[in-house]
Amino acid sequence: MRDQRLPSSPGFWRSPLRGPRFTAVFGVVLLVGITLLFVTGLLSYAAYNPDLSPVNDQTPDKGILGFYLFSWPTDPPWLYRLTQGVHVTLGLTLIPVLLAKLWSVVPRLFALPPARSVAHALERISLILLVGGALFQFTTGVLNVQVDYVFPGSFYTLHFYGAWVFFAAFVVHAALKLPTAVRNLRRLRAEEGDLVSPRPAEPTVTRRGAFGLVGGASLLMFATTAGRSFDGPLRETAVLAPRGGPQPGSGPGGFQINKTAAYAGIDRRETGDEAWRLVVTGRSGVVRLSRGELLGLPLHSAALPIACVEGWSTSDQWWRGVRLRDLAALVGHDEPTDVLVESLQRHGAFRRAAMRANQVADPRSLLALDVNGEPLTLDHGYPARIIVPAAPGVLNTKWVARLTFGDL
Ligand SMILES: Nc1nc2c(c(=O)[nH]1)N[C@H]1C(S)=C(S)[C@@H](COP(=O)(O)O)O[C@H]1N2
Ligand SMILES: [Mo]
Repeated sequence: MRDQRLPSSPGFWRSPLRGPRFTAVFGVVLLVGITLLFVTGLLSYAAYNPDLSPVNDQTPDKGILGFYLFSWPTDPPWLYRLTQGVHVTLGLTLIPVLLAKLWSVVPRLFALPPARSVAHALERISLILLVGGALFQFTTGVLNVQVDYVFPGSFYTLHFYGAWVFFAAFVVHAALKLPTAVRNLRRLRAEEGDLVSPRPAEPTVTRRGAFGLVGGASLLMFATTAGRSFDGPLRETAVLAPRGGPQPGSGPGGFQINKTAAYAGIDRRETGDEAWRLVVTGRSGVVRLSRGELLGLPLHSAALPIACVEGWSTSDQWWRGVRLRDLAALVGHDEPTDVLVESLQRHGAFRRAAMRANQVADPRSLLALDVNGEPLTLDHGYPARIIVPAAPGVLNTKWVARLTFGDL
């Protein structure tokens, strides 16, 4: 008999809740949930135009991991709002399930001998990648949603490579365990197996109660974050949404603000009519335009949302401005072409963005001058900002100073 004071002894673990069926329920929920997280995560990465130029994404050596990248469509305009809303809301909702699953199998972490066979050794090694990968992905995701970019290097790089490591281990684990999980779910009679404590303590909660607790916690996560995908009173329900910062207030500019002009270091004087000129460069040369001159070009309207990688989004706002494809034509590009957008902003990750030809070509893609019937507010990008249907918010550059058309 091993010393029961050591976690390597089965007798050390006394919760009567643990058992194969208990674990299998959480496992199957995670199988579905994490697969959906992986797919929506890859979509988000594709939406970011990472392969367009080293502007949007500086991740080196994507190599074959970039195999699936494609031109992100501009239809339906709420596409990124949906995929990224699902990614972030689902990720937060799964946290209690993930923790419960890890808790349910923790005795195995300490089990001795470390490996009974080569196959068992390989399985345990894959668990390091699985558990480590899960903790890494959920932690970096939550940090990015809650407190902005606090990472050494880039969130995109870490979360991207982390996703591949985690998902590879996840696939191996699911392939090895799914048959057992299904069998354990079907089994109706009393449980047996290494997860069942040989000397269970008195229960303080029933199994049903424990499922209720975890499910309730998930529901609470969902109910306190899902509102970030909407405006108005619904957003108020998102008490776990960190984007309380600058309250958007009411009026035409009364929708979510990501970075304020003050935060981005925008000097109001640089945005005034005297100082500001949009510099448009293309095949036929350079054109400089004041805001007044831009307002004199054909203006078009489009109702489009802003959808941030952090998971929040606004409902449709009415934008008015000059079509990007008209600006391209001004400098000699009648055929669709890529564009590099640069902001007045001097520092920070989002001061430049690259957009694809299909995004420039869409008639709803604008250099917006007004929103909801009024000139843009300074915080929403006055004197001019980009708005492109279905693009992640991060590509909708504010306080635009320069547009450079041509192949990127
Ligand atoms: N110059 C500049 N443009 C920017 C940003 C920024 O920090 N600087 N943030 C981007 C991000 S991440 C988002 S989600 C949208 C938000 O636009 P909003 O603040 O008008 O809602 O602006 C984008 N444009
Ligand atoms: Mo964003």
